[in-house]
Amino acid sequence: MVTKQKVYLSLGSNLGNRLANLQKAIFRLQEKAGKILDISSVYETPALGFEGDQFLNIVVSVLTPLAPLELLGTILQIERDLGRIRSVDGGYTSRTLDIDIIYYGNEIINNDDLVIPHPNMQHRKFVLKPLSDIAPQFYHPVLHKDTRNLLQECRDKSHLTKTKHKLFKDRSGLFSQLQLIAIEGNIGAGKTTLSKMIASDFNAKLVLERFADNPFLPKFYEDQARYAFPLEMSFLADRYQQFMDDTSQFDLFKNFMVSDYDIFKSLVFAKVTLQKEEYNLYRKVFSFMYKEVKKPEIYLYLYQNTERLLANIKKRGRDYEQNIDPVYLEKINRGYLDFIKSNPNQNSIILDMGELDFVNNPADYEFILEKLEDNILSSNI
Ligand code: PH2
Ligand code: MG
Ligand code: MG
Repeated sequence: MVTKQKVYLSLGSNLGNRLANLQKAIFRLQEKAGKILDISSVYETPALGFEGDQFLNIVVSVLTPLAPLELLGTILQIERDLGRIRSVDGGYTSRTLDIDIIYYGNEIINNDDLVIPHPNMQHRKFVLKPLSDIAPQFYHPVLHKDTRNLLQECRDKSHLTKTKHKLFKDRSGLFSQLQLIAIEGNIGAGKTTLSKMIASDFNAKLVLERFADNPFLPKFYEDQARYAFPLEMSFLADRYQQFMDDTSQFDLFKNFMVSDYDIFKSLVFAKVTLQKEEYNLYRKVFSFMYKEVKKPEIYLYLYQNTERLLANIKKRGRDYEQNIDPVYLEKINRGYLDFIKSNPNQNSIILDMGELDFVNNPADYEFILEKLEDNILSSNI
């Protein structure tokens, strides 16, 4: 059996997107150092001991299987990964991220590379205040005082502000802030596959477009001009009904919803396939319906080049899709991009799928999840 220790870490950032830096650090710790047990409130604190911008500081507790020096190595790596550049002379400078080990269980460690408990903690309100949120009675093994006592006796007179920011132990928690992510893209871009993976990994309700039995679709691919209007109308009617059914009731046991389509795709396709007068009529009906539907907080567009789209379409082998004209795919893609450009208020991410293979390559999947994470962290949802 591996023995695990409960450790307390102090985290601070006063450079870049401070809250995002702290949140990413927590995710990395959870991945590399052990289970995150508690997270303090987030405090804004003046730089202590040097001239610099205000910090955000927190304390977290982690249950770690790592030995003290391994933990130190992991922490230094996380600091570097998140953009920390250390000054050559070792003096204090502004930093994207600093992580210090405050306590490692009750152990007392004194060597050249590592001193635990942290030798300055009792002089720092930016450590003691957040620490008192999650471990008010933790007993300092050298000073023989608990956190509350240390805080009372601390001579640091810095003015700390408790903020309303919320931090999460893992990505699931962060993503749960959302109600709906829509994953969009051209035919064969991988929308459904990605939606399924995200839904299953983050306990989200999966909202899939169901259209296999649209009677107009095979006819449309044979004779576009004749069947475009009834096809687009029936898509719109079906989508509207399905989307309302699937997204208006909230599933208490799920964290959020992920859909492999957005109602707006109806208009994108209609604009490509309909003649001008038909499209104008269609748009009137569309706008009544669009007002009623739930809008996603994140609209993720999977961009894929036509060559790979055609390869994907071939691979999945739906009969009626096999003769799709590459020019048609290009037009649809342009329609989506025009839509995204003309709706700057919508929070869109355009992801160039290029050579990404998120099904077979975990690093590629991780890359996509990180895009979502960055988007949430920089948009204050
Ligand atoms: N860290 C320092 C020095 N000064 N001041 C604040 N407010 N917060 C910190 O995290 C901090 C500091 C050395 O690591
Ligand atoms: Mg420090
Ligand atoms: Mg440090």
